[in-house]
Amino acid sequence: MRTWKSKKEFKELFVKKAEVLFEKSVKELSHKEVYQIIATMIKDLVTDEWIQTEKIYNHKRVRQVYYFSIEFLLGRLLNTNLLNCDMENLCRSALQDFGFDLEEIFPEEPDPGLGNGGLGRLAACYIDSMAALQLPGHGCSIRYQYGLFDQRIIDGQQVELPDAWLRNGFPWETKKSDKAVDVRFGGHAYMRPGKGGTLVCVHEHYNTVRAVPYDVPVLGYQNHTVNTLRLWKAEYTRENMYGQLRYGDYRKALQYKDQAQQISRFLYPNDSTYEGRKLRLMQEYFFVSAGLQSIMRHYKKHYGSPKLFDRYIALHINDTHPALIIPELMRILMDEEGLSWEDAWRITTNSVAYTNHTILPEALERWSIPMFQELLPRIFLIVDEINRRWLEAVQQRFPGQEDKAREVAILWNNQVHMASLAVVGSHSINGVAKLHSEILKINTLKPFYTWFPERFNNKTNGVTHRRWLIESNPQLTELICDTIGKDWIHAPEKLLALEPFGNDAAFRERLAEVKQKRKEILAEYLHKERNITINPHSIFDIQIKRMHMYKRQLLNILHVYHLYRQLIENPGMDIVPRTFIFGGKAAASYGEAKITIQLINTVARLIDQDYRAARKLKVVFLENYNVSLGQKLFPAADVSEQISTASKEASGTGNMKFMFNGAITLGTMDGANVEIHQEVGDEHSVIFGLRADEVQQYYQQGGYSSWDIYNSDADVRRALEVMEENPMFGQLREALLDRNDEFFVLKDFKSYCAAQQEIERRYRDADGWFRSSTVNIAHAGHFSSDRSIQEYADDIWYLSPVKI
Ligand code: NBG
Repeated sequence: MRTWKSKKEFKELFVKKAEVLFEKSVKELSHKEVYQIIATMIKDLVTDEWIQTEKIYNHKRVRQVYYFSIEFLLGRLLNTNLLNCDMENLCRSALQDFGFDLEEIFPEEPDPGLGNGGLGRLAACYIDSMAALQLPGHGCSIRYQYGLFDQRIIDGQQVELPDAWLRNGFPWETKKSDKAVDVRFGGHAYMRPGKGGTLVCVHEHYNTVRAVPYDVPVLGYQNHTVNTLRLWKAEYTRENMYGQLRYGDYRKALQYKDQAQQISRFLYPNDSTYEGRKLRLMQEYFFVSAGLQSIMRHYKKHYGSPKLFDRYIALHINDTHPALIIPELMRILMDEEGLSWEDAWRITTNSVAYTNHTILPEALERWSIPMFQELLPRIFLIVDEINRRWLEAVQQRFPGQEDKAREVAILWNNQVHMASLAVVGSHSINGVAKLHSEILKINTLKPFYTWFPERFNNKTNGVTHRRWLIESNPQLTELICDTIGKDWIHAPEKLLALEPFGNDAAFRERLAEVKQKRKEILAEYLHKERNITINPHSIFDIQIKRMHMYKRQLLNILHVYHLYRQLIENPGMDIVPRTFIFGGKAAASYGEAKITIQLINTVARLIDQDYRAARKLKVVFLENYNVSLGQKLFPAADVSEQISTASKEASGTGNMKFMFNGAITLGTMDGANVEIHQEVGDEHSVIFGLRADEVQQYYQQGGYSSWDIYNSDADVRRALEVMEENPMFGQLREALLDRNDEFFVLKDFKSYCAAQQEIERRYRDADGWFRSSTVNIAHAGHFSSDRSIQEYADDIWYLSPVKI
C-alpha cells in the first residue's frame, strides 16, 4: 500500500513542495497552502498505483464498469484520502512538528460543487466502495465551474450566491489535454444510400465543442487500487470559431464560443426557461458523448473489436440524465464502427443498466422534440428509429390498441421521454429500496414491467461507512473497535456483533459519553463558527436534506410550533429540552420550499423571543447544508427525522448515516425506512403516519379532505395559526387547505405529534435509549454501500475484484 515511509520523508517532501508551489518556507505557509501541499503530496504518492491499476486492468482485459452521473457530491477529500492511505496519524504528527494542527487544515478544503442531493452523494459513496472492494469501476461526470449555489439566510430567507468552488483550483484533479474529444451539436443529419444497399448517415454543418477530461483518483481503502473519476470540461475550438469568422459572422462566432463554454459552467441551470432546458440537454449529451467516445477509444486500443464491447464494458446510468448513452452508443457502433442496427442494439442493451431514483412525475425528464432535434439531429434520428421499432413490437402484440403504445412510447406528445428510453435500452432497471422498486413495478413503470419483468430488480442504497462513521465519528469508531475488534471495518455486516452490548450497562454508558461528546463538539462549532448557541443537554432532533414539500419539513416545524403553543400556555409543562435542527437547500425556483425555510426561521425567532419557550425549545436552520456540515451533524444526532409522505422518498440515505451514528429513526414507512424498521423493529425505531398503499389509494380514489381535518382537529387549527405571522405563508396555507394538502401533512399531523411524544418518553429512559442506539449501530452494516455495490457487481455488472 502507498505510504510515506517515515515522518522524516513526509517532512522533507513537504518542505520541497512548499518551495515548488509557493516559494515559501514552512513558517510562512497559510492553512490553505498547507492543505494544497498535502493534497498534492497525496496525489504524487498514489501516482504509481494509479498507473499500475490502469495497467493491470488493460493487461488482463478485465471487465469494467463506468458509472455515469450528472452529479458526484464528493465532499472534502483530504481526510478521506489520508484515511485510505492510512497516513492520517503520520501526517498529523509531522504537521504538529511544523506547528500546524491537522484539524485546522481540513476546513480549508472547499466542498467540491459537483453535486447537490442524495443522487449525487450516492454516486460518490459508490465509487468509494468500488475502489474499496477492488472492483474496476470509474465515474464519469461534468467538471462544473460553479456548484448549485452558496446558500445564505438573510432575514430568515434563502439567498443564492454563486458557489465558485474552483476559485483556488482543485488539487486532486489532473488535466488530460491529450485525451480531449470533440462533441457535435446542431447541424443537419440525414441518411443516404451507401455501399451494398445500406444506409449511411451524413451529419454536416454542426458545431464542435471540445471536451477536456480532468481525472480525479479514487483511492481504495488501504489497498492498492486507484480508480478514476473523469470530469469533463467544455471548451470552444478555434477551428470552429474561425470557421464562422471565415464567413465574416462575428456574432455567430462569439455566440458559439460563449455557448460552448456555458456547458460546463453550472450544475443544474434553472430549467424554468427554454434556454435553461436547452443548456441542460446540452450538458447531458456533452458528458455522455465525451465519456463514451473516450471509453470506446480506450477499449479499442486495449481490448479489440467493438463487436465484443458488451463482454468487457458495463455502462451504468444514474437516473435518466445520462440516458442518451443509449443512442450515443448506437451512433458510435453504427456510424463509426460500421456495425448493423441489430448488432449495435444487442451490444447497447447488454451494456447499459439504469437506476431510477424517483417516482415524482415532475422529475421524470422529458424534452421537447423540436429542441432535441435541433440540438442533436443525428441522435434524434436514432431515437426515432428506436421508438419506431419498439412501437412496432407493441403494435404486434396489441394490435390496434393505441393506449398501449402511448403508455410506453419514447416519443409522444411532441416530447422525448427519457425514462422510457432508459428502460427500453437497458438490460437492468432497478429502484433504490425495496418499497421503491415495488412501486416502480406496480405503478410508475408498470406497463414496462409487464413487457420485461426480468429486467426489474432492487438494489437498496447504501452509504460508505468509511466516511460516515470512521472518518466523521472517530470517538464512536474507537468505542466499537474496543468492543468488538476491527473486522467490521472490512466487513460492515459484522457490526452485528455489537448488538448484545446493548444489554451491557458499561457499554451503554460509554456510548452515552460518546454521544454527549459529539453533541458538545457540534454545539461548540455552532457557537464559534455560526454564532448559534444550543443546549448540548437537549435532544438533538435533526432533519437535513433538500427542502421539498414531499419531505415535509413543514410537518416538522408545525409540530414545533404546536409544542411552543403548549409551552406558553403551560410554562410548567414537563418536557425534555429539545433542539430542532434543519438544513437544506431549496431549488432557486421552488417557491413553496423557500417559504418553508422562512417559516422555520419565523418559528425559531418566536421561540427565541419568548422566555417561557426558549428554556426548553430551540430551532436552528443551518445555512448552506453540505457534506462537510453533515459530517458534523450525523454524529451528534439523537433523532433522525425521515418523515416524507409514504411512497415519495425513493430511499433516503441520510437515514442510514444517522443510523451508523446511533440516532433513532423517527419516520414514515417510506423508502429505506421500511428496511431500517425491518432491521431494528418497533422497539428501536418510531414509525408513524399513512402507509404507502394508503397514500396511493387516496390519490387514486379520493376520499381525503384536508378541510375536514382542519375543521375537526383543534390542534391542527392552532398549529396553522403560525401562518398568520406573515402574508407570505398564505401560499403554504393554501397548499394545505385549498389545494387539499397533496403530501398529507395535516392527515399525518396527529400521529406525528404522538410519535414525537413517544420519542420523548423513550429518551427519558436512558438505558432503553442507548440500547436502541446500540441496536441501530449494530444493524447499520446492512446499509453500507459496500453491500450495495457488491450486489450491483454480482447481479448487474458481472464484475470481479482485481488485485493490484
Ligand atoms: C434521490 C431520492 C432519494 C434517494 C437518492 C439516491 C433524486 C432524483 N433522487 O430518496 O430522492 O435516496 O435519490 O438514490 O435525487
